[in-house]
Amino acid sequence: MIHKKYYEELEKQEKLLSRKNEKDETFYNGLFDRYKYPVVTREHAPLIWRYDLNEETNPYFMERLGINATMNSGAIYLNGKYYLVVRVEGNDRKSFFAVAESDNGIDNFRFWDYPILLEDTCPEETNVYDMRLTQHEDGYIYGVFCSESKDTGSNDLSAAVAAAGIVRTKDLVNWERLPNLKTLNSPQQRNVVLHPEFVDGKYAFYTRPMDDFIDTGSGGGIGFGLCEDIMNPVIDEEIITSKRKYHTITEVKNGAGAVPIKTDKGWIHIAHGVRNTAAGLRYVIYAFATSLEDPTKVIAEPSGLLIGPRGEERVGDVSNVVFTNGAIARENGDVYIYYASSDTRMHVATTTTSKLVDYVFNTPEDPLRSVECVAQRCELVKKNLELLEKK
Ligand code: M1P
Repeated sequence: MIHKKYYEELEKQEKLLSRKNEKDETFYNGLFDRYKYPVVTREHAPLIWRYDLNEETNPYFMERLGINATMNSGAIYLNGKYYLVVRVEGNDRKSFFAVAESDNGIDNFRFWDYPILLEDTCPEETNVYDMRLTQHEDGYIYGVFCSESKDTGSNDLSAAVAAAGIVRTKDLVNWERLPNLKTLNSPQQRNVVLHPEFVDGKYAFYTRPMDDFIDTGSGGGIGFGLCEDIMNPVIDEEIITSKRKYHTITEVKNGAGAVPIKTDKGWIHIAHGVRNTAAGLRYVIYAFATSLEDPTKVIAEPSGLLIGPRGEERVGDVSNVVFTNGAIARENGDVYIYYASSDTRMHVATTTTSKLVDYVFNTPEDPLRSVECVAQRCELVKKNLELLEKK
Protein backbone atom coordinates (compact mmCIF):
# COMPACT_ATOMS: atom_id res chain seq x y z
CA MET A 1 0.00 0.00 0.00
CA ILE A 2 1.36 3.45 -0.94
CA HIS A 3 1.60 5.83 2.00
CA LYS A 4 -0.98 8.64 1.76
CA LYS A 5 1.65 11.22 2.66
CA TYR A 6 3.31 10.48 -0.69
CA TYR A 7 0.41 12.08 -2.56
CA GLU A 8 0.50 15.18 -0.34
CA GLU A 9 4.25 15.62 -0.90
CA LEU A 10 3.87 14.94 -4.62
CA GLU A 11 1.27 17.69 -4.93
CA LYS A 12 3.57 20.14 -3.14
CA GLN A 13 6.46 19.17 -5.38
CA GLU A 14 4.36 19.49 -8.52
CA LYS A 15 3.63 23.14 -7.60
CA LEU A 16 7.39 23.77 -7.44
CA LEU A 17 8.18 21.91 -10.65
CA SER A 18 5.50 23.67 -12.67
CA ARG A 19 6.19 27.17 -11.28
CA LYS A 20 6.99 29.70 -14.02
CA ASN A 21 10.32 31.43 -13.69
CA GLU A 22 10.51 35.20 -14.13
CA LYS A 23 13.28 37.61 -14.98
CA ASP A 24 14.57 39.46 -11.94
CA GLU A 25 13.60 43.00 -12.96
CA THR A 26 15.65 44.53 -10.13
CA PHE A 27 18.85 43.47 -11.89
CA TYR A 28 20.23 45.20 -14.99
CA ASN A 29 23.68 45.32 -16.55
CA GLY A 30 22.84 45.28 -20.26
CA LEU A 31 24.60 41.95 -20.69
CA PHE A 32 22.54 39.19 -19.11
CA ASP A 33 19.31 38.57 -17.23
CA ARG A 34 19.06 36.94 -13.87
CA TYR A 35 15.98 35.02 -12.78
CA LYS A 36 13.87 35.14 -9.67
CA TYR A 37 14.02 31.42 -8.89
CA PRO A 38 16.79 28.82 -9.07
CA VAL A 39 16.19 26.31 -11.88
CA VAL A 40 17.04 23.15 -9.93
CA THR A 41 17.10 22.70 -6.16
CA ARG A 42 17.26 19.67 -3.90
CA GLU A 43 13.46 19.91 -3.64
CA HIS A 44 13.34 19.04 -7.36
CA ALA A 45 14.76 15.56 -6.65
CA PRO A 46 12.07 12.93 -7.30
CA LEU A 47 10.35 11.58 -4.21
CA ILE A 48 11.02 8.05 -5.49
CA TRP A 49 14.75 8.71 -5.02
CA ARG A 50 14.28 9.70 -1.41
CA TYR A 51 11.37 7.86 0.18
CA ASP A 52 10.28 4.27 0.45
CA LEU A 53 6.63 4.75 -0.57
CA ASN A 54 5.45 1.54 1.04
CA GLU A 55 3.39 2.20 4.16
CA GLU A 56 4.36 -1.16 5.66
CA THR A 57 8.11 -0.66 5.45
CA ASN A 58 8.00 3.12 5.98
CA PRO A 59 5.06 3.85 8.35
CA TYR A 60 6.30 7.38 9.20
CA PHE A 61 6.93 8.18 5.52
CA MET A 62 10.47 9.04 6.49
CA GLU A 63 13.09 10.22 4.02
CA ARG A 64 15.50 7.27 3.71
CA LEU A 65 18.04 8.56 1.19
CA GLY A 66 18.02 12.35 1.43
CA ILE A 67 19.39 14.77 -1.15
CA ASN A 68 21.58 17.59 0.13
CA ALA A 69 22.30 19.69 -2.96
CA THR A 70 21.90 20.01 -6.73
CA MET A 71 24.70 21.96 -8.30
CA ASN A 72 27.46 22.21 -10.92
CA SER A 73 25.70 20.93 -14.05
CA GLY A 74 26.79 20.19 -17.58
CA ALA A 75 24.30 21.47 -20.17
CA ILE A 76 23.26 20.57 -23.70
CA TYR A 77 20.46 21.36 -26.17
CA LEU A 78 19.31 18.21 -27.92
CA ASN A 79 16.28 17.42 -30.11
CA GLY A 80 14.44 20.57 -29.02
CA LYS A 81 15.00 20.19 -25.27
CA TYR A 82 17.35 21.68 -22.69
CA TYR A 83 19.20 19.08 -20.63
CA LEU A 84 21.30 19.45 -17.52
CA VAL A 85 23.50 16.67 -16.20
CA VAL A 86 23.23 17.79 -12.62
CA ARG A 87 25.73 17.09 -9.85
CA VAL A 88 23.43 15.74 -7.17
CA GLU A 89 24.86 15.34 -3.70
CA GLY A 90 23.25 12.89 -1.30
CA ASN A 91 23.07 13.47 2.44
CA ASP A 92 25.97 11.00 2.52
CA ARG A 93 28.24 13.57 0.77
CA LYS A 94 28.64 11.41 -2.31
CA SER A 95 27.81 13.10 -5.59
CA PHE A 96 26.33 11.47 -8.67
CA PHE A 97 24.93 12.57 -12.01
CA ALA A 98 21.30 12.83 -13.05
CA VAL A 99 19.61 14.23 -16.13
CA ALA A 100 17.00 16.99 -15.74
CA GLU A 101 15.11 18.27 -18.78
CA SER A 102 13.12 21.38 -19.61
CA ASP A 103 11.27 22.65 -22.68
CA ASN A 104 12.46 26.25 -22.35
CA GLY A 105 15.69 26.15 -20.33
CA ILE A 106 14.50 28.51 -17.60
CA ASP A 107 11.88 26.56 -15.66
CA ASN A 108 10.06 23.25 -15.32
CA PHE A 109 13.25 21.18 -15.09
CA ARG A 110 12.32 17.61 -14.22
CA PHE A 111 14.68 14.80 -13.35
CA TRP A 112 14.47 11.51 -15.20
CA ASP A 113 13.41 8.57 -13.02
CA TYR A 114 16.87 7.04 -12.68
CA PRO A 115 20.16 8.81 -12.00
CA ILE A 116 23.10 7.88 -14.24
CA LEU A 117 24.76 4.68 -13.06
CA LEU A 118 28.36 4.94 -14.28
CA GLU A 119 30.32 1.83 -15.18
CA ASP A 120 32.36 0.91 -12.11
CA THR A 121 35.75 0.87 -13.79
CA CYS A 122 37.81 2.52 -11.02
CA PRO A 123 37.54 0.56 -7.75
CA GLU A 124 39.39 3.30 -5.85
CA GLU A 125 37.04 6.08 -7.04
CA THR A 126 35.02 7.54 -4.14
CA ASN A 127 33.27 10.55 -5.61
CA VAL A 128 32.36 11.95 -9.04
CA TYR A 129 31.25 15.49 -9.89
CA ASP A 130 31.07 18.50 -12.24
CA MET A 131 30.50 16.98 -15.67
CA ARG A 132 31.14 19.11 -18.75
CA LEU A 133 29.16 17.97 -21.81
CA THR A 134 30.83 18.41 -25.19
CA GLN A 135 29.01 17.75 -28.45
CA HIS A 136 32.16 16.73 -30.32
CA GLU A 137 32.59 16.83 -34.07
CA ASP A 138 33.35 13.09 -33.97
CA GLY A 139 29.60 12.52 -33.37
CA TYR A 140 29.67 11.63 -29.66
CA ILE A 141 28.58 13.68 -26.67
CA TYR A 142 31.44 13.46 -24.17
CA GLY A 143 31.09 13.96 -20.44
CA VAL A 144 34.32 14.91 -18.67
CA PHE A 145 34.10 14.97 -14.89
CA CYS A 146 36.16 14.90 -11.73
CA SER A 147 36.91 11.38 -10.48
CA GLU A 148 38.09 11.60 -6.89
CA SER A 149 39.90 8.92 -4.90
CA LYS A 150 41.48 8.68 -1.46
CA ASP A 151 45.18 9.50 -1.48
CA THR A 152 46.46 6.26 -0.01
CA GLY A 153 50.02 7.61 0.15
CA SER A 154 49.12 10.13 2.87
CA ASN A 155 48.22 9.78 6.57
CA ASP A 156 45.84 12.74 6.27
CA LEU A 157 42.29 11.34 6.17
CA SER A 158 41.18 14.23 3.93
CA ALA A 159 43.95 13.74 1.37
CA ALA A 160 42.49 12.94 -2.03
CA VAL A 161 43.49 12.67 -5.66
CA ALA A 162 41.50 14.31 -8.46
CA ALA A 163 41.57 13.00 -12.03
CA ALA A 164 39.47 13.60 -15.14
CA GLY A 165 36.99 10.82 -15.85
CA ILE A 166 35.50 10.47 -19.34
CA VAL A 167 32.21 9.01 -20.56
CA ARG A 168 30.46 9.29 -23.89
CA THR A 169 26.93 8.89 -25.17
CA LYS A 170 24.70 9.69 -28.12
CA ASP A 171 21.41 10.00 -26.25
CA LEU A 172 22.19 10.79 -22.57
CA VAL A 173 20.69 7.35 -21.76
CA ASN A 174 23.46 4.90 -22.65
CA TRP A 175 26.89 5.93 -21.38
CA GLU A 176 30.20 4.29 -22.24
CA ARG A 177 33.00 4.83 -19.76
CA LEU A 178 36.47 5.48 -21.18
CA PRO A 179 39.73 5.36 -19.22
CA ASN A 180 40.51 8.40 -17.09
CA LEU A 181 42.65 11.07 -18.74
CA LYS A 182 46.37 10.81 -17.98
CA THR A 183 48.37 14.03 -17.88
CA LEU A 184 51.98 12.99 -17.67
CA ASN A 185 53.30 16.23 -16.17
CA SER A 186 50.52 17.05 -13.68
CA PRO A 187 49.82 14.95 -10.57
CA GLN A 188 46.15 15.98 -10.34
CA GLN A 189 43.44 17.45 -12.56
CA ARG A 190 40.07 19.11 -12.01
CA ASN A 191 37.88 21.30 -14.26
CA VAL A 192 38.91 19.53 -17.45
CA VAL A 193 36.88 20.41 -20.57
CA LEU A 194 36.97 18.77 -23.99
CA HIS A 195 37.11 21.23 -26.91
CA PRO A 196 34.30 20.50 -29.43
CA GLU A 197 36.57 20.37 -32.49
CA PHE A 198 39.73 18.48 -33.37
CA VAL A 199 42.85 20.61 -33.14
CA ASP A 200 45.65 19.45 -35.46
CA GLY A 201 43.59 16.29 -35.91
CA LYS A 202 43.66 15.51 -32.18
CA TYR A 203 41.29 15.69 -29.21
CA ALA A 204 41.98 18.94 -27.36
CA PHE A 205 41.45 19.38 -23.64
CA TYR A 206 41.44 22.43 -21.39
CA THR A 207 43.05 21.23 -18.18
CA ARG A 208 43.76 22.61 -14.71
CA PRO A 209 47.04 21.14 -13.51
CA MET A 210 47.27 20.80 -9.73
CA ASP A 211 50.02 19.66 -7.38
CA ASP A 212 47.50 18.88 -4.67
CA PHE A 213 43.76 18.21 -4.23
CA ILE A 214 42.89 21.77 -3.09
CA ASP A 215 45.95 23.87 -3.92
CA THR A 216 47.00 24.14 -7.50
CA GLY A 217 50.55 24.80 -6.25
CA SER A 218 52.76 25.26 -9.26
CA GLY A 219 49.70 24.76 -11.52
CA GLY A 220 49.64 28.29 -12.92
CA GLY A 221 46.15 28.43 -14.43
CA ILE A 222 44.03 26.93 -17.19
CA GLY A 223 46.10 24.58 -19.34
CA PHE A 224 45.69 23.01 -22.75
CA GLY A 225 46.86 19.70 -24.16
CA LEU A 226 46.28 17.40 -27.11
CA CYS A 227 45.54 13.70 -27.09
CA GLU A 228 45.80 11.36 -30.07
CA ASP A 229 43.57 8.52 -28.94
CA ILE A 230 40.40 9.10 -26.93
CA MET A 231 40.26 5.37 -26.08
CA ASN A 232 43.66 5.68 -24.40
CA PRO A 233 43.62 9.35 -23.40
CA VAL A 234 47.07 10.67 -22.59
CA ILE A 235 48.32 14.25 -22.69
CA ASP A 236 52.09 14.38 -22.64
CA GLU A 237 52.45 18.11 -22.91
CA GLU A 238 50.31 20.81 -21.29
CA ILE A 239 50.79 24.52 -21.79
CA ILE A 240 49.24 27.19 -19.57
CA THR A 241 46.94 29.38 -21.65
CA SER A 242 45.20 31.51 -18.97
CA LYS A 243 47.47 32.36 -16.10
CA ARG A 244 46.38 33.20 -12.59
CA LYS A 245 47.23 36.81 -11.77
CA TYR A 246 48.12 38.66 -8.60
CA HIS A 247 45.37 40.81 -7.08
CA THR A 248 42.70 39.77 -9.55
CA ILE A 249 39.68 37.46 -9.36
CA THR A 250 41.92 34.52 -10.38
CA GLU A 251 44.71 34.99 -7.88
CA VAL A 252 44.28 31.66 -6.05
CA LYS A 253 42.79 29.45 -8.76
CA ASN A 254 40.92 29.46 -12.04
CA GLY A 255 39.38 26.72 -14.11
CA ALA A 256 37.63 26.18 -17.42
CA GLY A 257 33.85 26.09 -17.07
CA ALA A 258 31.44 25.73 -19.96
CA VAL A 259 32.53 24.27 -23.28
CA PRO A 260 33.81 27.24 -25.34
CA ILE A 261 31.23 28.91 -27.61
CA LYS A 262 32.31 29.43 -31.23
CA THR A 263 31.67 32.92 -32.64
CA ASP A 264 32.91 34.80 -35.74
CA LYS A 265 35.46 36.63 -33.60
CA GLY A 266 36.82 33.81 -31.48
CA TRP A 267 35.98 31.10 -28.94
CA ILE A 268 34.20 32.55 -25.91
CA HIS A 269 35.16 30.85 -22.65
CA ILE A 270 33.11 31.12 -19.47
CA ALA A 271 35.30 30.07 -16.58
CA HIS A 272 35.67 30.52 -12.81
CA GLY A 273 38.19 32.48 -10.80
CA VAL A 274 39.00 32.15 -7.10
CA ARG A 275 40.47 34.63 -4.67
CA ASN A 276 41.10 34.35 -0.96
CA THR A 277 39.44 36.52 1.68
CA ALA A 278 39.27 36.61 5.48
CA ALA A 279 35.91 34.82 5.07
CA GLY A 280 37.40 32.07 2.90
CA LEU A 281 37.63 31.49 -0.84
CA ARG A 282 35.37 33.52 -3.11
CA TYR A 283 34.45 31.98 -6.49
CA VAL A 284 33.19 34.13 -9.39
CA ILE A 285 32.54 33.55 -13.07
CA TYR A 286 34.49 35.39 -15.75
CA ALA A 287 34.88 35.29 -19.53
CA PHE A 288 37.59 35.56 -22.13
CA ALA A 289 38.13 34.74 -25.81
CA THR A 290 40.68 32.63 -27.64
CA SER A 291 41.61 32.72 -31.30
CA LEU A 292 39.70 30.61 -33.83
CA GLU A 293 42.99 29.69 -35.49
CA ASP A 294 44.72 28.88 -32.21
CA PRO A 295 42.42 28.09 -29.24
CA THR A 296 45.40 28.33 -26.86
CA LYS A 297 45.84 32.05 -27.60
CA VAL A 298 43.81 34.44 -25.42
CA ILE A 299 42.82 37.38 -27.63
CA ALA A 300 40.47 39.29 -25.31
CA GLU A 301 39.83 39.31 -21.57
CA PRO A 302 37.50 41.84 -19.99
CA SER A 303 38.38 43.12 -16.58
CA GLY A 304 36.90 41.41 -13.54
CA LEU A 305 33.90 39.18 -13.05
CA LEU A 306 30.96 38.35 -15.28
CA ILE A 307 28.74 36.81 -12.59
CA GLY A 308 29.34 37.12 -8.85
CA PRO A 309 27.24 35.65 -6.03
CA ARG A 310 24.39 37.99 -5.07
CA GLY A 311 21.72 38.01 -2.38
CA GLU A 312 20.65 34.52 -1.38
CA GLU A 313 23.17 33.05 -3.85
CA ARG A 314 25.87 34.06 -1.38
CA VAL A 315 24.79 31.51 1.23
CA GLY A 316 24.90 27.74 1.09
CA ASP A 317 27.05 24.72 1.88
CA VAL A 318 30.13 26.50 0.54
CA SER A 319 29.16 30.16 0.77
CA ASN A 320 30.28 32.98 -1.52
CA VAL A 321 30.60 30.74 -4.57
CA VAL A 322 29.23 30.83 -8.09
CA PHE A 323 30.46 28.11 -10.41
CA THR A 324 29.62 27.16 -13.98
CA ASN A 325 30.32 24.05 -15.99
CA GLY A 326 27.57 24.32 -18.57
CA ALA A 327 26.12 26.78 -21.05
CA ILE A 328 23.83 26.35 -24.04
CA ALA A 329 24.39 28.52 -27.12
CA ARG A 330 21.45 28.15 -29.49
CA GLU A 331 21.73 28.64 -33.25
CA ASN A 332 19.32 31.60 -32.97
CA GLY A 333 21.92 33.40 -30.81
CA ASP A 334 20.35 32.81 -27.39
CA VAL A 335 22.76 31.78 -24.65
CA TYR A 336 21.83 30.11 -21.35
CA ILE A 337 24.56 30.13 -18.73
CA TYR A 338 23.85 27.59 -16.01
CA TYR A 339 25.58 28.28 -12.72
CA ALA A 340 25.41 26.95 -9.19
CA SER A 341 25.41 29.17 -6.14
CA SER A 342 27.31 28.24 -3.00
CA ASP A 343 27.50 24.55 -4.01
CA THR A 344 23.78 24.28 -3.21
CA ARG A 345 21.40 25.02 -6.13
CA MET A 346 21.31 25.76 -9.87
CA HIS A 347 20.45 29.04 -11.60
CA VAL A 348 20.32 30.32 -15.16
CA ALA A 349 21.48 33.62 -16.63
CA THR A 350 20.37 34.38 -20.19
CA THR A 351 22.11 36.49 -22.80
CA THR A 352 22.97 36.30 -26.50
CA THR A 353 26.11 35.44 -28.45
CA SER A 354 26.34 38.97 -29.83
CA LYS A 355 26.11 40.51 -26.33
CA LEU A 356 28.83 38.13 -25.10
CA VAL A 357 31.05 39.06 -28.05
CA ASP A 358 30.49 42.77 -27.39
CA TYR A 359 31.24 42.24 -23.68
CA VAL A 360 34.40 40.19 -24.21
CA PHE A 361 35.90 42.29 -27.02
CA ASN A 362 34.81 45.81 -26.01
CA THR A 363 35.10 45.80 -22.22
CA PRO A 364 38.45 47.19 -21.08
CA GLU A 365 41.08 44.82 -19.75
CA ASP A 366 42.19 44.86 -16.14
CA PRO A 367 45.17 47.26 -15.94
CA LEU A 368 46.15 45.41 -12.72
CA ARG A 369 46.90 48.53 -10.58
CA SER A 370 44.51 50.84 -8.70
CA VAL A 371 45.99 54.00 -10.14
CA GLU A 372 45.53 52.75 -13.68
CA CYS A 373 42.03 51.46 -12.91
CA VAL A 374 41.04 54.96 -11.71
CA ALA A 375 42.58 56.50 -14.84
CA GLN A 376 40.56 54.02 -16.92
CA ARG A 377 37.35 55.02 -15.11
CA CYS A 378 38.15 58.77 -15.37
CA GLU A 379 38.52 58.39 -19.11
CA LEU A 380 35.01 56.89 -19.26
CA VAL A 381 33.60 59.66 -17.05
CA LYS A 382 35.26 62.36 -19.20
CA LYS A 383 33.83 60.94 -22.44
CA ASN A 384 30.37 60.67 -20.89
CA LEU A 385 30.41 64.21 -19.48
CA GLU A 386 31.49 65.59 -22.85
CA LEU A 387 28.62 63.73 -24.51
CA LEU A 388 26.12 64.94 -21.91
CA GLU A 389 27.31 68.56 -22.28
CA LYS A 390 26.82 68.43 -26.06
CA LYS A 391 23.19 67.43 -25.59
O1 M1P B 1 33.52 24.59 -3.61
C1 M1P B 1 33.70 25.39 -4.74
C2 M1P B 1 34.17 24.54 -5.93
O2 M1P B 1 35.43 23.97 -5.61
C3 M1P B 1 36.07 23.23 -6.62
O3 M1P B 1 36.55 24.07 -7.63
P1 M1P B 1 38.14 24.28 -7.77
O4 M1P B 1 38.67 22.98 -8.23
O5 M1P B 1 38.38 25.37 -8.75
O6 M1P B 1 38.60 24.65 -6.41
C4 M1P B 1 35.20 22.19 -7.26
O7 M1P B 1 35.25 21.06 -6.45
C5 M1P B 1 33.75 22.58 -7.43
O8 M1P B 1 32.99 21.42 -7.49
C6 M1P B 1 33.21 23.42 -6.27
O9 M1P B 1 31.98 24.00 -6.67
